[in-house]
Amino acid sequence: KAVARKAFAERAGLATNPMGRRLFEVMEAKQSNLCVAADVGTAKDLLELADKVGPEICMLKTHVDILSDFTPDFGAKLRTIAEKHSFLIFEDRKFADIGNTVTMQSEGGIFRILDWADIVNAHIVPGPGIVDGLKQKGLPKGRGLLLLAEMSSAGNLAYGDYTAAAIKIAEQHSDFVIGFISVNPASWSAAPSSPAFIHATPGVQMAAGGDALGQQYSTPYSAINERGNDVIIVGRGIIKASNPVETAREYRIQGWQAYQSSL
Ligand code: 5BU
Repeated sequence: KAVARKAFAERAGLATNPMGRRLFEVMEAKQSNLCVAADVGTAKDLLELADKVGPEICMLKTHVDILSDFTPDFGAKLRTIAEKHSFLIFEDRKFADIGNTVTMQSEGGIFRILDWADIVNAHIVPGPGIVDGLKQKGLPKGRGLLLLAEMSSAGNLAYGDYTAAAIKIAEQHSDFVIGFISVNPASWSAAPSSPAFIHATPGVQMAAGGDALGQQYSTPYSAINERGNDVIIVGRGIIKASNPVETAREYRIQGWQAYQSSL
């Protein structure tokens, strides 16, 4: 079942925040709806990987707290590479605290995420105050937020009313929320009212399956065409491949073809 959708170029014009618009524009310009999850253990490896796969991706997803050699110049170095290849930086921080605390967590500490990440994400478990908190510092800097509407892992609790609540909060904060982490938005009982929201999906590999710790995979075609996502997020499928650049190109082509076939 194909999910009919508007073209990314058209949705760029409908975006209610600058970061959402930019992501659509980058996707269209690079013909890429691929986000690489750069889950490597060092900043050195991450920056090398970013430079190599940069031409293939619309976005690079980081977990900055897994880098053993993190130094304060990491953000500036990554931003230089992101500008060179024109991709956005998404720190998969999954904020999950009260508004006041996430304000400090996003701005301060060792990592100073707000200084370098274009996009972060958040759980909605704490309620809409978490969005208010992240927005307070993020909006003035032109940043964007993805809300976790669903997760890819087996047995997770983000479904049904929870997913519906994420949509509602996003709609109330459409000046800052650019979209969702989603798995099967085609199955949602109520779709977001605006086509400007982006659906980015983790748990993608060339073959469906999973790992030993609950991750569940679907294919690029299924994730985009059948399940109605916009962006595929791929980690080990690319970074553990013998040739990550060549493999990233294959994922980009498959993701883009699946998108085109859903128009
Ligand atoms: P993988 O190697 O392709 O399985 O990596 C998936 C990445 O996406 C990894 O960085 C996870 O932290 C991230 N992820 C996920 O897998 N599932 C989710 O629901 C969310 C994030 Br949110």
